[in-house]
Amino acid sequence: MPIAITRGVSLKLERCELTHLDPEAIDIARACEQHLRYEHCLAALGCEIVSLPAESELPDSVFVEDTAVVVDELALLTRPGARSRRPEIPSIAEVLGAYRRLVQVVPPGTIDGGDVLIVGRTVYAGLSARTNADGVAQLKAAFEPAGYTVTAVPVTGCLHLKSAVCAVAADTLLINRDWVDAALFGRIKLIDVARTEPAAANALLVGKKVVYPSRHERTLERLTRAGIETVTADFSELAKAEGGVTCCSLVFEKQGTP
Ligand code: CIR
Repeated sequence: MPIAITRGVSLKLERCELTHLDPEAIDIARACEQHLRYEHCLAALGCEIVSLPAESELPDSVFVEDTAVVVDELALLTRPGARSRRPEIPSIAEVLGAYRRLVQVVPPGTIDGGDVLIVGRTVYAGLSARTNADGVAQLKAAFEPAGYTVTAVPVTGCLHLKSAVCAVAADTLLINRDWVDAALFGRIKLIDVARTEPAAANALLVGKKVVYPSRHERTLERLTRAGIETVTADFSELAKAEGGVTCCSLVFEKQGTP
């Protein structure tokens, strides 16, 4: 049974970091409700939810994906590119330490979990406004001895690599080619987002099903036509904080005894 680590929504979510979006009013009660439904989706897909209490003083702390990269062999604790997000790490380290050997990214490296896409034993690391070359070098040093190949991928026009491309099946990626070079993914099958839905590539694969935002209707149709089974979630409020469905959880296989 996979574990999904989540964290409640901070009441200060509106003070979040924003890079590509203009600030908008966020309905916090609705954001909390949407987050709860998201946790229910993950539970329905077979995850054991480890739900951490909200960190009220850390506006972006609901986006736990950015704090760590977890594989069977280890968990890399990140050093987020946004300074305001670095205090999110210690509480995640405490939880993850029960499941995995921990490796911590150190200065001058920066890396956000949203920039790391894992397909089998290949790790694609986005070079973005949040993740730098030193961060990717540290990711490589931690993951290559465990049998992974790490490839750096430049990202432009969006926040993270996983804003531009995500796995929707073991052999299929959902992609916005305007934000990342599709040629870098070799012969993996690709599904393009609908032209009118540039932000639609963020999708969370759990087992063989995909948690997907209901608002990207055209891309959703494409996924369905391609035989991808989806569970949809309304993410309207968290999306105003530039968050997507991958951002709100750390999903990994349970091993060891917490
Ligand atoms: C940030 O800018 O850091 C947050 N407002 C959004 C983070 C979203 N995380 C993700 O895509 N992995």
